[in-house]
Amino acid sequence: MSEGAAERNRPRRRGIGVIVLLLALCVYAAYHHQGERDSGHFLKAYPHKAGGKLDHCALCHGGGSLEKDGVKVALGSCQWCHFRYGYDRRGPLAETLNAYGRDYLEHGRDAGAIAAIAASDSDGDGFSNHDEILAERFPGNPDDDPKKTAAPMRVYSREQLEALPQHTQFLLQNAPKDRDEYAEFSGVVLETLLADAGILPSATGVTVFAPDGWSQYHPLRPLADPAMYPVLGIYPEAVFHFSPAAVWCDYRASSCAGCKPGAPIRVPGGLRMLLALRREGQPLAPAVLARDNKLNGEGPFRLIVPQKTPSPPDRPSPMADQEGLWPYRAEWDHNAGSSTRSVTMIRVEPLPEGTTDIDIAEAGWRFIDEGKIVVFGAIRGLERKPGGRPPAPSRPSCPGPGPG
Ligand SMILES: [Ca+2]
Ligand SMILES: [Ca+2]
Ligand SMILES: [Ca+2]
Repeated sequence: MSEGAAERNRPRRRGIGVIVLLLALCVYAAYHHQGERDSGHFLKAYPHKAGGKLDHCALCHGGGSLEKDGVKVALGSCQWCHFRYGYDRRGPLAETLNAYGRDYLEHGRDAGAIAAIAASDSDGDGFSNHDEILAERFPGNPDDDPKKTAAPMRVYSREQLEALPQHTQFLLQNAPKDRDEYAEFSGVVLETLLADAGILPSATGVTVFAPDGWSQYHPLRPLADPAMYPVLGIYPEAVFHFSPAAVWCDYRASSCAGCKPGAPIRVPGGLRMLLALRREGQPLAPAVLARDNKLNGEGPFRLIVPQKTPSPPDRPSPMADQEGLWPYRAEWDHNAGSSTRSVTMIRVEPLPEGTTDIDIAEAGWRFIDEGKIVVFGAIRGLERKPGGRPPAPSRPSCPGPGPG
C-alpha cells in the first residue's frame, strides 16, 4: 500500500494555456517531480539552499485559513493547495501563490525571474527577497523575516521515544485509492509526546512533515470537518470487518489472527493519534525515496490516525468492479491518507511571537537515517515544568537490531 505517497503524488499540473503554475506541492528536497520545474530555477540561483526550509512549495505557495465549526483553522501550503486547487486540478491555483510566487510568475517564471525579483521586497516586510533567502526566511511571507529567531525545539532519538510511555493499537487503515489494511502499530501517543516537549497553552494544532516535503495539519481538538483529525482525545471503537471476498484489504498481519469478524476491536487505552515506532512489534522500515519520488517504507516513525467514523474497508476508487461488498464510498473515512509516513518534524502551531521555523535542512533524510524526529514551535523546548518528567535517559541498547 502506498496511500500516503499516492496522496502526495496525485497529478497536479494544470494544462490550461501558459498558466501552468507552481504547484511544486510540498516536496522540499525532492519536489522536482510531476514535471515541476520551478524549484530547479530557484536552486540554480541559490544552489546552497537545496534541502533547506526554502526548498519547499511554501517558497511560492502560501497557506490559508478556513472557518470550521466556528474555529479558524490555518492550513499549510500543502493542504491549502489541495483545498483551493483540488485533486481534480480545477481550482484557482493562482490563489495559492504568495507574493513571491506571484512576482516570480509575473517576471516570466524562469531562472531569470528569480534574479529579476531578487532586489524586490515581494512581501513588503522591509527585507529584500535576496536578503531573506540568504537568511533562510520566506520572501513571500511577511510574518517571516531575518529579525525572527528560531522557534524552541527538541530533538528526540528513537531511544528517547522508546523511554516514553508506549501505546499499542490494532486498526484499519482505510485508503481511498490503494489497498486497505488492518495492522497493529505501537509507539508514543502524540499527546504524550507533546506533553513531554512542553506544549504551550497557546498551541492549537500540529503540522507533521515527511522528508519528501509532505506536510499535514491536525488540530488539537476535534472539528466536525471529516478531513481534520484531532490530536487530543480517544477515537471511537471500531469493529473488525473481515471478508475473504475483500481482496483489496490486506489481512496478512499476524495481529489479525486473534480478531473475530464483526466483533469490536478492544484497544486498551483506546484508539489514539499515535507516533508509531513499530508495526507488528517490529521497527518500521525507514523510508527511501524511489525514483518516481514516492516513499518506499514508512519509518522510522509514522503518524497513525484512526478513523473518526469507523467503516469497513471500501474498494479502491479506481477499481473497475464496484458491485457487491463494500464498494468505494467517498464519504467514508479514509484515514490512511492522513497517516503521514516517515515523519521527521512536528511543528506545534502557532509559532511563538517573534520566532520562525527552525533550520530544517538537517531534519530530512538525515533524520530518517539517524532515527530522529524534531518537535518545535509552541513548546517550551528543553525547559521543564516544575515536577515534570525529567529528560528521558538514553537506554543502553535497543532490543534487536536498530531500524537501519
Ligand atoms: Ca521581504
Ligand atoms: Ca518575509
Ligand atoms: Ca478503502
